[in-house]
Amino acid sequence: MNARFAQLGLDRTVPAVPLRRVALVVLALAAAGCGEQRDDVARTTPMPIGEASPVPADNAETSEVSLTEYRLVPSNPRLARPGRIAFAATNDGQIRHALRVDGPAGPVTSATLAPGERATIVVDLPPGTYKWYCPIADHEQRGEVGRVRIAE
Ligand SMILES: [Cu+2]
Repeated sequence: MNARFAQLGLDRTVPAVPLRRVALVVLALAAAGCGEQRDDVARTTPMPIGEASPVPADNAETSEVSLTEYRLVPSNPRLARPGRIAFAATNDGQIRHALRVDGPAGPVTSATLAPGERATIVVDLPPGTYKWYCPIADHEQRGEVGRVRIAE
């Protein structure tokens, strides 16, 4: 009898503990897996932050800019048409960079780009002159800054 009680007790309690542990391990692994995956996605397909749209509108003029240590190339472009402008930034440097345009509605900032990465931000710019720069650390002070001129 004692043996049977013990057996029944084991049947009810022993499997429950390992199962719970297994479930926790699986959840932890799943969470870790998701985190890594999200990191990978962020690294390979950076998304714009702020008011920027990830996909330039059909009528947006596209302006290419290269980010390096510590320059924007070109640094002082003149654009012929006001309106929605897609700034396509490529990190051609050896460290992380990003692009920020101080538009009339506030700053619009790209994702932080690892070397070789690229992102596009769309900013609505009336005629005028606007500062653009890399917002990371002291890159602006080191010269990664310029002005975008939009013609009338
Ligand atoms: Cu930079």
